[in-house]
Amino acid sequence: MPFTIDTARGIFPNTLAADTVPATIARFVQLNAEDQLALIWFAYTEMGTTITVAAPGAASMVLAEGTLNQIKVMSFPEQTQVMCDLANRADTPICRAYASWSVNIKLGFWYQLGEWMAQGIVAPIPEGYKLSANASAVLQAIRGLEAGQQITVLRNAVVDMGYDTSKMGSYTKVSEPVVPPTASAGRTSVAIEGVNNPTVLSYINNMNANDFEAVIDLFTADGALQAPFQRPIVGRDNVFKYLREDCQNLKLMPERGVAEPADDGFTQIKVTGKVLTPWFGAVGMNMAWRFLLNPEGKIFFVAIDLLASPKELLNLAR
Ligand code: 45D
Repeated sequence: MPFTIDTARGIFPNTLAADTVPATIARFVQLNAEDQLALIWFAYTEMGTTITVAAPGAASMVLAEGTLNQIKVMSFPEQTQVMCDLANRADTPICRAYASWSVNIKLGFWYQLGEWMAQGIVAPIPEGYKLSANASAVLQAIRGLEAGQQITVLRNAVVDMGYDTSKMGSYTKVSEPVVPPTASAGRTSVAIEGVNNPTVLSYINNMNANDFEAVIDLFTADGALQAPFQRPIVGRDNVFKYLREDCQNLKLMPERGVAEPADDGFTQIKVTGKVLTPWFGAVGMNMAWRFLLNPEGKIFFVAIDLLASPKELLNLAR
């Protein structure tokens, strides 16, 4: 039977992803807005004692600047209202602007609000704020996760805020300018124990060089990419757009893998290793890539998984 995107998603079914992340988010979104904001504040400040977040690039800050300046001059109650509106996904001009931003702009916006909250420029979480029992339990669950999973929970919480884009009709998506690919002299090349497939090596090396034109050339026309806990993004145009908008300046550090023939002349390859994000340079996230290549060596499907534990880095079973 020829592969479909749906059947491709099932390759290497023994891969154990960090399902605690979506489970935690599902509990988080049930909380009321005040609890959500206070909980993230507590989680973010606690994490800040062990891992540092990098200040966002100027480019993403410029794009959020108008909204940030609007919030800066508000009274504390008005600022609190704006933050609750975002958590409540209300229909307000600020929630609509927020919804149109790329992930990095959203994160940069909250980074700035967090700085201003610490400095007393934006309404802080009220002194002695007491989380509800449910919220305390969610915070406790977050404390028990490894660092790569914690930052993914924070990221997903932020991404889900703002107005619902599916209710917005037509709107213009706002994202950072695309950085030029790394010049050839500055490029790195990886070695993967057990895998010397040229498509896979080229995928990793070109991702690390922000060379998304070269990355997308590796895909079939109907190829798909599945990011952690997401539905597959299907088709070259959509994948290319995603790469340029949300995947700049990542560092992929694959360690080992396995390649083997699949049906119809396809090849399935699983690689495990670490990924660093530009936000938390010190947090190596435990990841797997599951590739399905067509007989010509083009990528028909690749899934990127956040792994359940470091132990999974050694799991190459099919
Ligand atoms: O509500 O091969 C306050 C793909 C309190 C592509 C706050 C990939 C109030 C293909 C503290 C102010 C992309 C899939 C909020 C590979 C409040 C590919 C602020 C993988 C919200 C490898 C909170 C990429 C703040 C990966 C400031 C795995 C929170 C990328 C900030 C992973 C949170 C990236 C930040 C991750 C989180 C980034 C900055 C997980 C960043 C996380």
